[in-house]
Amino acid sequence: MTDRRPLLFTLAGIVATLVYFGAAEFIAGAFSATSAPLLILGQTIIPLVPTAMIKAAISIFGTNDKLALVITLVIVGAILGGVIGRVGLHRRTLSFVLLIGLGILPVVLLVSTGGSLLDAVPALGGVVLGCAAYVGLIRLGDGRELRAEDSQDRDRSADIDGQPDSDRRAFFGLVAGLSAVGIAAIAAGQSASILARNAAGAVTKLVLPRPATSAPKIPAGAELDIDGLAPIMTPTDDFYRIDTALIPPSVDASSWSLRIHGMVDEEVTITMAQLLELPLEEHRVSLTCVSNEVGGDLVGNATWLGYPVRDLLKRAQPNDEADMVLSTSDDGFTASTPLEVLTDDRASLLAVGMNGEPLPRDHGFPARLVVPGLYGFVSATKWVTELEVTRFADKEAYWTKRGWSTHGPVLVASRVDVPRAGVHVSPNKDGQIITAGMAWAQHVGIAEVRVRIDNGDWHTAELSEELTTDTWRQWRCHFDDVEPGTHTVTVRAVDKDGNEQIAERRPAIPGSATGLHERDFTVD
Ligand SMILES: Nc1nc2c(c(=O)[nH]1)N[C@H]1C(S)=C(S)[C@@H](COP(=O)(O)O)O[C@H]1N2
Ligand SMILES: [Mo]
Repeated sequence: MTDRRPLLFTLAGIVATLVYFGAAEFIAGAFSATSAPLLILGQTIIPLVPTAMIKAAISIFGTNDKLALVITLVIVGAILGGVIGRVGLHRRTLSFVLLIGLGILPVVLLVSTGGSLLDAVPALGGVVLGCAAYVGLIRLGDGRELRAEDSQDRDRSADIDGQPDSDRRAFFGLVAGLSAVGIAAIAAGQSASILARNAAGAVTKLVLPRPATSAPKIPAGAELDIDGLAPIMTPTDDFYRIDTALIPPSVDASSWSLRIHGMVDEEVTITMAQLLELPLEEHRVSLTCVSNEVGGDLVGNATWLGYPVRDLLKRAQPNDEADMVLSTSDDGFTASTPLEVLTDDRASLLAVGMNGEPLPRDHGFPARLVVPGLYGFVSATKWVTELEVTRFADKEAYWTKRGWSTHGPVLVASRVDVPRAGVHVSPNKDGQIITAGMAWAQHVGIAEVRVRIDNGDWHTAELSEELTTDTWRQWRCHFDDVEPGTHTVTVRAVDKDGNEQIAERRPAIPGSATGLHERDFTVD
């Protein structure tokens, strides 16, 4: 008869891990959400993961990348738990040392980075309950083994097949029950932390003043109104989110301040109350992520309300040798922005509002930077608390340390939204196939968009009316007499400086992916 005990001990270890994570999430919910082991582990791991892997995860999971991380952690933890559980078959003491050691690892990580002892409670509670589950299960699964301490003797410790059916049923029942409770507690803990952060966002809601300068009304011609085409203004809920925070920092607006220091004549600190009293300006600016793939959706357009960074810097009086501003967020992220981009006449803002509302927590509440013409990683610091006037030669920002460029000017780009990939389309009543999409070259502006089907001639697309050179534009192009069958549509934009979109396929690192976006579709 096969020995089932290795399986039983492995299962007991897996269940112990699920109970551990679940209990800890549950207790963390009652104390402080920041001390859940999954959160601590996630936040410890993110900065260590190679950039290429993070970017791959973002491209696979999109904005679910953090959920994917949590699930991966649970799975890896369960596998480890299984291995340790199996070790306990012959080396009981070692298995407990490993279970307890790994279980309190998050506490060690947290306390070493300055957490309080109260933060240790969730993990410790998890360890106690996880070990209890492990002991209970192996006792049930193999009662005699437990009595025969560290026994290697197969004869004395019969496997579960030698036991009554009721014990076996009880064992597997307990395995299933505890796993279900553990997983449910993990899920509940994750959703509780989401609820908690939404609630926190509501409590600290800011009342924004009326803009001193409003953005002009959106002209009718700015929207081409084609089914499937991205709207010219991106609704806040659909706006892409990219940052390194597992849970976005919760910053209290009333205690927030921004400090401008470094190579300046006059150090300046501004509080939220002071900021809201300044004449705030509204500007429409499209934001893009450098890791956006060709044709990707890490780009959006919003109306931002804020105070010009140029005017804040004027108060501080940067020294002549300075050439960069290192902005730091509440969570330690940094971005390096060329000083001249923050002092020229463009609409670089210390923003507090997005689309008529205070910034949502995900997008930097209570204040962030928005800089037209640069990728977000070198300019758009959310939860910003510090501007250090410095030099590129002296300081390096978060992503630059990880292999990305120092300066990040946006490259002219475009994508096809219509037709959607792989769809079947029929010509409209005029016998035409309609193609449409978006094009952007922030702060330079889009001059022209060219579109072609297969290897045909390039057609010049019709463009939506430009809001400002800082925002993207929609384009639309129709084709007559497209033969039935499968075709490829390709788009290429040209900016107002005459730069053609780079056709060569290049990966995102160090300074944005290049290549022309193509879509395949079938004409019926
Ligand atoms: N604090 C902080 N700010 C940040 C980041 C970050 O990781 N942390 N990511 C930057 C990057 S890479 C981009 S593309 C933009 C995205 O802004 P959004 O999430 O509001 O779309 O935020 C920037 N600001
Ligand atoms: Mo980004």
